[in-house]
Amino acid sequence: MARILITSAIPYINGIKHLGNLVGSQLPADLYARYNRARGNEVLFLCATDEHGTPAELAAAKAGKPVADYCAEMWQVQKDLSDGFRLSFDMFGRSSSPQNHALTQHFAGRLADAGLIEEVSEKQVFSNADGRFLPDRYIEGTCPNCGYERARGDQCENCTKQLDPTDLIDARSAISGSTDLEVRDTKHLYLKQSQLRSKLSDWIASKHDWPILTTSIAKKWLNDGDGLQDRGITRDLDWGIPVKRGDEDWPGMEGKVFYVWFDAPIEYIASAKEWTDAAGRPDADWQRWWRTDIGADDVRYVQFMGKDNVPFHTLSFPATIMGSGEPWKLVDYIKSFNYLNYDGGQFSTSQGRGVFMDQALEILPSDYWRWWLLSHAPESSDSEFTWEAFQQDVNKDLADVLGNFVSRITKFSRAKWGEVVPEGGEFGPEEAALIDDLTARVRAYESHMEAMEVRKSAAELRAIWVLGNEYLQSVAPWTVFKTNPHRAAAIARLSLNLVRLYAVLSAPFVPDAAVTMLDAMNTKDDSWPDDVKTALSALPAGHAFTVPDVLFVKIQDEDRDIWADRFSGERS
Ligand code: B3M
Ligand code: ZN
Repeated sequence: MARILITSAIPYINGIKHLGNLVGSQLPADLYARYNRARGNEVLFLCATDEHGTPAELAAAKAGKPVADYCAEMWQVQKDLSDGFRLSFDMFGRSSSPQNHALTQHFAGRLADAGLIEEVSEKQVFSNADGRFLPDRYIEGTCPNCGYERARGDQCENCTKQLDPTDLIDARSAISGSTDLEVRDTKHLYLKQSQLRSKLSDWIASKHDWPILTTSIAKKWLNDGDGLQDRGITRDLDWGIPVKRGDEDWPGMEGKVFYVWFDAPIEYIASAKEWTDAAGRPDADWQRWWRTDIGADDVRYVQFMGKDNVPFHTLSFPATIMGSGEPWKLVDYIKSFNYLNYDGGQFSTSQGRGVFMDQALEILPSDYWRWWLLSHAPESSDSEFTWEAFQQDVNKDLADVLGNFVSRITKFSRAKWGEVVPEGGEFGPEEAALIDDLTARVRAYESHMEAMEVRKSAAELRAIWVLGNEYLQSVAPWTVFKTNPHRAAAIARLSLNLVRLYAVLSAPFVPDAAVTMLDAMNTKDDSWPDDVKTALSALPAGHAFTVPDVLFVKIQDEDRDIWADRFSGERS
């Protein structure tokens, strides 16, 4: 039995994620977690909300709430949505947890002890009215180049000129509009990542099996000259993890917090501690996943994320871990994703363009989304959601193929023999051929799932469903029954067993339908088909079953058009 640690990139707290975010990390991570559990491996699957930084503060201000309250509420919203999508996290933590405070401060202390932290003095714009330093993009003013009145402190959106906040004419705070700004000196901590360059580059060079998308991004930043620049890991904000050196105060750093990208990946570790703390279990129980000196040396650690997060996971976070000099587990495999586009453009959180997680669950059950998104995961390139494709694929794969098979065989059997698996008859060459074909496809499905080839896995599963339909179509038990009821009984017996087999194989993609199918087959036996032939005799003659409700209702043209219209523009 293998031990597999799985993390998904942790979603920002400031709003509900869209389906492009979902398919870029959490959903494929869940697929992999469910598959590994089904294969009997020991899995720890972690996620959390990413709660710090200016966007969280501003979203809270916009909502008129104290930032801590805002984050607590939004955590619950995101937690409910992840439950709605059946994301099977062992822990959905919070980067603002006390556990993450302690661990982040611990890492900073270790890095300082190792001589990897430097104090740097910088000049930054301070807003007297807001009582805070302003990040560049929260300063607005008139562009000295084109006269655009809403240029930001880092760049003019209108003429694209790169700016310094001090270049702006009539500079003002984007938060309050106040022009009472001054430039002040401020001190920050820098992590001397450049000192870890050769360690990092050896480590990345040793990862021969990583997806090209992952290594190409990592190598680009590593070799790009300024990719591995020393990096500021503190900010002048109120909300965040106070800068401390382990348990001790850090002179000169009073009132400052760690940068959100410093503490967010540490939450991967902290959420494991949140997990055992919540259950009142000892530290050893989470440390055996994270500390190579106490058990984690045989753990395989896999991370899932969108491509924009790759630099932080291939360089910054490993720099934190390596620099600590402590035996923390480093990632073994990084599965990264391109972007999912929406109907001829991009999903946009700011414009509310596309379908967001809450809206998706309002209109259809999660299995529909899981199946479509995973079977179109943007692996080798960006992919695109269109309502036409969604309707067509879901209706065909889920309703016409899987759903139809289950409904046809259960109804036929009930009509002829009642709700029990019929006895009598024998398997012939058709069944032998089916078992051979299924065996080959199940083995291929396993190897794609193990390789995290999400689209290929979906295609193989679809082909496995198709085999059942084709078999039923060609042996036609409804015709055979008239002349040879025993033979028809053998076909039905095998096909009812196939429903159970489909439930087991399909559960990582469509977990709710899998539960419905197992319930209908009146069994809790969800064992993996190590041998397909044996698996197809799990339900013996005489075993009771029921006909399930329709598994998947087809999407009608009318609904498709209403939804396409509803999600085309501004989120209401
Ligand atoms: N919250 C960005 C994102 O959700 C960021 C990921 C952090 S992973 C440690 O895409
Ligand atoms: Zn301009």
